[in-house]
Amino acid sequence: MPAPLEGESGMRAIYVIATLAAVLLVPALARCQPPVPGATAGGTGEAPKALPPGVLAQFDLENEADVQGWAPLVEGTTLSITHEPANVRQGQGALQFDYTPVEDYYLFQRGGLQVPGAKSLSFSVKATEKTPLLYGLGEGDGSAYDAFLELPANKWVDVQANLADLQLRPGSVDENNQLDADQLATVVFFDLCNMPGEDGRALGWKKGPQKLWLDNVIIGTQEVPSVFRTEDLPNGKRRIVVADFESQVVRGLDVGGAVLDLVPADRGQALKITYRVGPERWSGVVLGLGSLDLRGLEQVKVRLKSAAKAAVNLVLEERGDKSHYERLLDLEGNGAWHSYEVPVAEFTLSETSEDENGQLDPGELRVVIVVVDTYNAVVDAQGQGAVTADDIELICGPAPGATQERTLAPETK
Ligand SMILES: [Ca+2]
Ligand SMILES: [Ca+2]
Ligand SMILES: [Ca+2]
Ligand SMILES: [Ca+2]
Repeated sequence: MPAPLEGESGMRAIYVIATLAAVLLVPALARCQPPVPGATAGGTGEAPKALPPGVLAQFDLENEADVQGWAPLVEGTTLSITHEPANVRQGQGALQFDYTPVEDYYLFQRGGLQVPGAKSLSFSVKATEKTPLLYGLGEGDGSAYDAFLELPANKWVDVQANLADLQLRPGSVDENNQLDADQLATVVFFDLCNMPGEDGRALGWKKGPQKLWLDNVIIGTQEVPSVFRTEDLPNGKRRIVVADFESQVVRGLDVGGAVLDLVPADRGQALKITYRVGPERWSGVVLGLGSLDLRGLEQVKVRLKSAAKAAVNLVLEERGDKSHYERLLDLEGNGAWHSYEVPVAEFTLSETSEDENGQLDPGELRVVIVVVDTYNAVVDAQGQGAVTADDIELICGPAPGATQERTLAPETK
């Protein structure tokens, strides 16, 4: 890739984030072999406890021995069981991750899972400071699937995720490109702050001792509501709601120093992106697209409002080479909501990005990015400004080649 242009580093960083994570994580997984095979009922090393119906693995993290099998992957970081009531979500104990981040990859994992038939992952998590958190599952051969969210400071958050909503981590390979529950071996939690280089600059740095608590990790056979809502439209098309921001936390990551807040809006909640003029030009949010089938994508919709003139870049990122396609939207700054409907054909390859086939491949998209151009935005006396976003939707027609697949389908049965 070309060297980053002056001021473009924030943008570039967005698309190197996960690559480095994958590079580091795969060897990390290799050097941390599953230590307690089959200990799916809490890792005590004793005979597995009886599990409730629909539960394939459960970590209630109640006793000191329950830390067995959980492994921090960076030297100088530790895992233990805490009994401090405020830091326990349920029962008498929770897992405590202690780390004083410098520049590294701060993550921990539990191996030894055996969860064929798994459909969902749930857990409760809390951190001392605001944390961009990646969570996910890994197949035994290292293929990694994950999602991320913005964890607020010092507040328990209960997370439920469908395995179908997790996405193959860029840089991670899977021979069949799908998450196979019968091959899952590892669950991982990763504070994305303090990563080396561009990643650290994009996702932020923390200083001083940090703690992260985890409780009630459950892998089950029950599907939970998807974070993506798909509706069939009367014209035969599909509407996929990527984000309506009606959740407890932001299921995305802030980049370029943005502060993300869920705020009351005309339709429930919306996402307020507060940006600041600083070293990073592009400031905003990255939203994952899970394992959605986006072939046939025709249009990207978003509602935006801003009290001052602002330029917002709507970016689609392919997995693999992480080609960036973008469409700049000019906000009038009249404080009113405005709906933007951008045909896919209007997205152009970013100047700082390359694509091996020179075309936007909707089936390859992994994230949507909404970022404000802080170099060309109005700010207040404190150097701050804000843009509010809501209802990020994708409109898809029939996938190209779908008819052919349907014809072929009976032969495969
Ligand atoms: Ca517990
Ligand atoms: Ca697979
Ligand atoms: Ca909303
Ligand atoms: Ca492409």
